[in-house]
Amino acid sequence: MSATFATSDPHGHLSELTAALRAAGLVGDDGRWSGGEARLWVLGDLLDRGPDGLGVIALVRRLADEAAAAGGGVHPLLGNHEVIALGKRRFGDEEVVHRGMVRSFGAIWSRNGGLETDQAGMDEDLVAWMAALPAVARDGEHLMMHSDTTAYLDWGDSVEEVNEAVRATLADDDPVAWFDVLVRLGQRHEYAGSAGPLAARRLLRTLGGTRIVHGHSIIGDLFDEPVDSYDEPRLYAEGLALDIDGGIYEGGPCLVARLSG
Ligand SMILES: [Mn+2]
Repeated sequence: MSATFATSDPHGHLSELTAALRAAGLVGDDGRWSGGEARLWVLGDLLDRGPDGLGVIALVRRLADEAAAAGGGVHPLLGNHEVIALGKRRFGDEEVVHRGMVRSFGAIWSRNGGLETDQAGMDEDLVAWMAALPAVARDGEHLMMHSDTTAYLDWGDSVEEVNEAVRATLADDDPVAWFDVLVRLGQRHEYAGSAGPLAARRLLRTLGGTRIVHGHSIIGDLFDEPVDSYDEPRLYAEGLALDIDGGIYEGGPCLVARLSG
């Protein structure tokens, strides 16, 4: 069986991501895919906060082509920062009443590390690519997603239903529906604590798989530890959830988890 890997939340840190993929044997010294038939999942938040979000996206897209040609695969998922960047581009500073609050994508983008350079380089082709990213995916027994929340279930009872609902919203022009996507993907920490295993089990029972793999919540934040005190993904929630977000933009490691093979 070919190996399965996952990484998450590179947040514009192109050189750190490249180095981590090289260390995992997925990228060669020439910068090209060297993982053969391996699969790599990239669990969202490719841009914002770090210097070169567009560079990260370009790397992921190129590696996806190279991996596919080699019989492997590179599969990015949608994170909340993709929705913020897309929303900023589509709606700008337009104010919208959402769940009784006045919100704008522009303000959220500004407060959450949005970069003008990333926005400036988002052409139609890139926007279409980002807006079509799946929110969740199954790979064998692993259920892949960006955020550690059960809010995915608000969109449907299967991986296909969830992805289709998110994709349909992002293909449309209703800012209130867009904010629903953003709020759901912004939720976190729902698999932690005493109720965590129950929440994780509910998600797995509905969408399939036996273990959730997620990013979005930095291991150090989730477990109240310094980001320089760990160098591996964290299995928790009675083994039902694996957090792979090392917290690269806070000085933590860029983790590449080997999930199987
Ligand atoms: Mn996130």
